[in-house]
Amino acid sequence: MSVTTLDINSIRNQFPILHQKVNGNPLIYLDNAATTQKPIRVIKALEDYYKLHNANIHRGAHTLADRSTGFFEDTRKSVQQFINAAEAAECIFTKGVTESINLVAQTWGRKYLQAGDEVLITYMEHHSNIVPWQLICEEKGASLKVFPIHANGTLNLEAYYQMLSVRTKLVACVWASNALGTINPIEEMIKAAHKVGAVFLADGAQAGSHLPIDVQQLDIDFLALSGHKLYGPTGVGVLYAKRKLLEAMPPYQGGGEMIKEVSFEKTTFNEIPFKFEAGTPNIGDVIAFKYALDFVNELVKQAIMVCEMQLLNYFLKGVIQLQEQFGEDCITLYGTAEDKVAVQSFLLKGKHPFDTGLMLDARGIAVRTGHHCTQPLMQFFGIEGTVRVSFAIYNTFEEIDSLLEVLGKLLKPRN
Ligand code: C6P
Repeated sequence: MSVTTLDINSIRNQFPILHQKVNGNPLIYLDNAATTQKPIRVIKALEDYYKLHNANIHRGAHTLADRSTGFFEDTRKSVQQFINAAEAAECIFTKGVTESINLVAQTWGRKYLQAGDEVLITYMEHHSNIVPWQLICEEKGASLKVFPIHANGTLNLEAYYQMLSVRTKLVACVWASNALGTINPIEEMIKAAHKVGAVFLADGAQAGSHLPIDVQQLDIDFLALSGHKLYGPTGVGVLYAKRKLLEAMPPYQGGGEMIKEVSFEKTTFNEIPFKFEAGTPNIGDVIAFKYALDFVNELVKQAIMVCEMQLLNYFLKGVIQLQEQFGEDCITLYGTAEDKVAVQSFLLKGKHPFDTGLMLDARGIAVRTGHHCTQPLMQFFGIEGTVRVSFAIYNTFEEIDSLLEVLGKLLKPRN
């Protein structure tokens, strides 16, 4: 049995890593929110780059340098199309979402935040959308405000609207929660933020591979993406920002490539995007990232989402069956919003999440356990952590059957 609309077997065949045994069992990889696996075309692009094209970019006057520069800039154009940015220059390459958010905090934040200003975030943020704001708010005497969530893992939007004010200079919000799966209604949140004159940053780490993205239609100010959660290599991320914001922001790091002219007296800076890309970038991985975007585009994101939701719903049906068998409280779900990506956190009654993770690993099933870099969210639920399964396009119903079987064994009372 396989999910409908896409040929999952042919998709699986593009992922060499999936065809191995772990602890004597076929690998079942359900930790896709941490990082997705990479299709062969991405791996091959990386290999080809080092075998055939390797050269530094934007500098050399030789053929390999020209070629590498062209490939690197091709990826930027692909990113532009992927998120429908008005221009490729609005797409800055970073190491990932973490660096993208730090870039905004350290440049935009350092320039614009003042004592008395507020940065507004949510209770369900990843640490990388909390700590950079804490650091810059402390430095500038601004306040970090947090608006609450409901027990089902949705945002308390009434509280959001109440807390927004002329003091709010920036709203930073996760688009899809990595711990709960909740898809946040950023379109209406952006409109409300703009009404009070605030800019809006969306953490798109978990949105990138699932949700259609149109930064112009959303009128988003900043969007952070990680390539490795989008079937691409690690070490590549994107910061999208509107041109007028990027032009007004000071540089992030000083060095080669980000300058126009340097003298000991004064340095002038390069145009965007180069102003924010000091030094030799992660050329090979950026080039290979284009192939990951091609992979997603070919499958079509909406079809990916349909398949992934079938997997989530199949898992949730299995959970209900376990509850019928072992009692409703045998498994507690965290994150039960209607609008979700295919991520589910849970706890088995009486079982520490690490132990559940270890038992699953013994059967070759990879899940994430712990606080998922969302400690304040875990505190909200009064727990230390959860077990989290997160599905991707190459997962199957049979894999979920195996997962449910192990969960059932763990729940079975011992005599
Ligand atoms: N979440 C997870 O297992 P980086 O590490 O920079 O690529 O992404 C950080 C990040 C930021 N925001 C969200 C919503 C995220 O999910 C992540 C990464 C992984 O959930 C690793 S902690």
